[in-house]
Amino acid sequence: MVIDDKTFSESVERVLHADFACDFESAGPRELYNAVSKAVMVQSFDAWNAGRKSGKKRCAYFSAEFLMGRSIFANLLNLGCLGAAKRALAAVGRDLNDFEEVEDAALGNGGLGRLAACYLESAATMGIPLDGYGIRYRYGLFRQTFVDGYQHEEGDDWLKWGDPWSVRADRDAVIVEFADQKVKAVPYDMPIFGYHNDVVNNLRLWSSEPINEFDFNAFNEMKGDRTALENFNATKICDVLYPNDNTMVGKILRLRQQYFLVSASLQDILRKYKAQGKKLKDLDKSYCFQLNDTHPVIAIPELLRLLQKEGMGFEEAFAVCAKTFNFTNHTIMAEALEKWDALALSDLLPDVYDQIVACQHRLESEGLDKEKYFIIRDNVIHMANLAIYVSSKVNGVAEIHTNILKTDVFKDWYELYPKKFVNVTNGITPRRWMLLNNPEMAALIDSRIGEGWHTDLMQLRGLKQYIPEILPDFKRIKGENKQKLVAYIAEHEGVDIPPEFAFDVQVKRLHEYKRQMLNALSILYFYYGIKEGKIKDFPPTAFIFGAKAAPGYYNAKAIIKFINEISKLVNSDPEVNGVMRVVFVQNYNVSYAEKIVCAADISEQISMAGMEASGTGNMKFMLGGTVTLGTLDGANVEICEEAGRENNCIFGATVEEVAGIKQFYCPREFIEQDEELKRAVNTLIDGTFPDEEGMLKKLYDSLVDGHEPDRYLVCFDFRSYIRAKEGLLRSYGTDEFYEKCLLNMCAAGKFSADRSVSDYARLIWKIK
Ligand code: 26W
Repeated sequence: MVIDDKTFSESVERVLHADFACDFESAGPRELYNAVSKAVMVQSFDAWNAGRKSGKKRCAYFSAEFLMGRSIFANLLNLGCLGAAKRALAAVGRDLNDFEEVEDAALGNGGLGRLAACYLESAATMGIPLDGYGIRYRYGLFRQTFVDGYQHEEGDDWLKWGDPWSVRADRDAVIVEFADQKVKAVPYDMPIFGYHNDVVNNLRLWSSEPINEFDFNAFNEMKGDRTALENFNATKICDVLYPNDNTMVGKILRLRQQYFLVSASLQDILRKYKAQGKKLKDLDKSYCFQLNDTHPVIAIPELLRLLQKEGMGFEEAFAVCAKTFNFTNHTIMAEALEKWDALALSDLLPDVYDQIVACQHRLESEGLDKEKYFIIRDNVIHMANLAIYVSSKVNGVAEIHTNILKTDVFKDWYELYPKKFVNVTNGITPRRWMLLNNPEMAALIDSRIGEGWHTDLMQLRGLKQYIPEILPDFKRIKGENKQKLVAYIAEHEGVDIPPEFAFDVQVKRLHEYKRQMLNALSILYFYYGIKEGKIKDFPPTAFIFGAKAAPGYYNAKAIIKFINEISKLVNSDPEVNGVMRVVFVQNYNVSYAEKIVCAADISEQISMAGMEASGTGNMKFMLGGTVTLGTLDGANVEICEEAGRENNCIFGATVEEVAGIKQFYCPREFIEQDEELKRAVNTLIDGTFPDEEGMLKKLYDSLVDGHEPDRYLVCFDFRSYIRAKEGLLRSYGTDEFYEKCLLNMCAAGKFSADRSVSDYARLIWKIK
């Protein structure tokens, strides 16, 4: 679907008239935003409807998170009317960039949620019938600010500008029942536009509402309190996204959210399926369900329950589930594998609990080793085990991660079901992460190899032969992107960064295993080295951080405070600030990422080996033409395979080495024997920084004390990190450095989400 300028303007104007009683001249930015969006919705209705009615087998992607970011620019791009929109607004003296004020839809925490968003876009672009099912949180991931260097959280009112990209579908509302509560689930549908191909898939987000409309009679009889309470309890389910990334908190409200999502989705799907007159036992011919981590795994007992309610026997229902469900694992951290207290779950969802028990009995009846194979043990329900037992396929998200699942985390299950386990390496959509956020670079690529790479990223290989001739343009475009980021950071963070500095970037959720701490200590090492004259001619570098810490994650918040203090120290010191700047940007989100990724020179991917399942930021930076400074972890391994290890900068202990090191590891010894490391670590306790709350002291303790000091080998990897980092920084600005950037860009083809979703479709969903 390509909309010409005239049609576009006219339809925007019609919406302005109908919805806001204004015209182009009198409309404010909000009205314009809504009108432009709605005009596009009107034009694309036919294609959206066609998708819904196609009758092809579809995959339903069940996910507690969809980190969509801003829709307007991406949708206009995919529909081929970004230009038309720009011109229509310019004609009346307006600017499309006014919509930069629109809030991100941050209905996700980090990697897993953003992956879901990339997959929806890529599936639509590849013509794969994939629909998302999630929760329409009223408030997404909190908005982060820093006050005196400490993280503060505020509610995220993502609907402030309205929600023109969703359509409420009351006709599809269903009832979801808990032991103590019945609520109405109302779906809001968002179209997912393929890139220039007329395909529109669907993202259905459920909102919870009270079943009974406000009851005036009860209110008049002074029973208003009860009504209000029912209202409150119903809407509460979808109030807010849990901001924990990688740690499980056994909160009943979270379980309510999960069940609400899957019960509504499955009821909806079954109702439509039955209406077509098809037999429930053939469900797998029309549908499969992808479980995005353990969060929606309660869908399995729910489908068992629903099928038996329709008259099926347990075994038959189990067979249907075994053919329709697949499970993706996104993390090996034990604290993130979901477990529920059996009593709590049976109180809330007695019938669902019975199905879980039935699964446990079925597993027991297979006569396997009970120590290895269980779903319920000691009154705890292990959701990952349930998922593996029933699912048809189980996948990890990068080669190294899938191998760890097979040989370690789910070793026993792998021995039992070797064919269930497959790898699908993550990917990112090149539309948002190149065409949209880096249009000049995209145009440069187009000028040499045409536009085929937009939907076939492997074609970037063809750019390799042009590297010498495009190098000057690459430098110029990167420089312009850096200028823009500098201006944005100056305005929003009040920190000045000279654009000619090397931009060394670490943006991702804050977690100890990701080792922002290692980066921080290296900055202190450079700082004191420069001050004391030990480090000469330090290559001018801006160290850029962005990360949110889970509100209850003490150490993560302490690391933010630490880095903010380092930033203050460095930036205000005239002896070093000519060659070093440090900034921690506030409220890092998808839209911020779009600006940062295309402006970075060095991408920090420095997790302790074995901990980062894949990473996807690493892929975005690679595509943006950046050298990775990283460990052999997650998809970094495959990035090196594709781009050549010599074109990236790898350091640190490998997965194979980590276990051995940990047996005898004593971080205190490392610190004692290394004056410079000691100096950097001691800033946590020696008064260099104010620490009224003792936060930094606790960080220090976690490095040297306790049951497992320095769990993530920060001190162990310190020296090899410093060596690698200093070498890389010193090469910044040379032709050799930029060649590496370009070689990475040319080798990023594998990491297109188009490839990932095609792998899923072929290996797992068996569609198309
Ligand atoms: C139950 C609490 C909880 C919350 C979030 C547990 C687990 C999670 C996620 C699985 C964390 C997550 O986002 N994992 C990331 O998934 C990305 C997409 O596959 C990977 O690229 C990252 O390496 C992985 O950390």
